[in-house]
Amino acid sequence: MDLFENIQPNKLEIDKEVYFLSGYALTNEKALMIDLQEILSQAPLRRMMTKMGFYTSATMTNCGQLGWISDSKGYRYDALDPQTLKAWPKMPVSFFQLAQHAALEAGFGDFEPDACLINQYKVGASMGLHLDKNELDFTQPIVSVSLGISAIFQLGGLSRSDKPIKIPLTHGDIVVWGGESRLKYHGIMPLKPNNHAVLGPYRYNFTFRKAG
Ligand code: MD3
Ligand code: FE
Repeated sequence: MDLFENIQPNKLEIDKEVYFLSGYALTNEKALMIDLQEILSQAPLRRMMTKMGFYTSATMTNCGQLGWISDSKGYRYDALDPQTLKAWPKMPVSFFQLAQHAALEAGFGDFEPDACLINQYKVGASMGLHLDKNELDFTQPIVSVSLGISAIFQLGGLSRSDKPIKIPLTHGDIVVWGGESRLKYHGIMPLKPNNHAVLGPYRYNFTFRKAG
């Protein structure tokens, strides 16, 4: 009988170079939530239109040097918020350091994120299976931070037809996606009704990238 068999390791490799850091963002929870409110006041959440003419189910904004945007011309990164015509809010030190520490924990020692996409999901919102391939350097990992109500994340394979695995993501969880997993299909299932004591009936996801 192994005395430690019921203790959850705080770092789990759930797929090739996909590292799950359970509750890792809770160490700096207060600062993250205060800095989030400040970003949202400067660069409001909005739906983005896709090239196909559909609006995203999640609302989005960005902080950092570059922001991910989508409109009728397609997806890209831009230094300016098309809605305010101002630069995106600076990436808060609390965000940057958390992303760097999480990447280091997963073995990526030189992660310098220049973009942080903030997605807000209300109950019922979802994100269909897709690839993230607008970044210039695929050797850089992606770090994602989940806050608020839980969601089921779907991780597929390199081809759209690969059957996805389901991973529950809850308040404070961080996932680092590196190597070939960086280019796998992924998505978020429709959120179930729930409420977070501080953030309300919403899930926030911060996706840190080296985009430029
Ligand atoms: C796995 N967002 O914004 S974050 C996205 O929870 C996006 O809001 C989801 O997918 C969300 O593009 C998932 C985690 C994530 C981000 C990028 C990935 C997982 C990834 C790229 C490759 C594989
Ligand atoms: Fe994605």
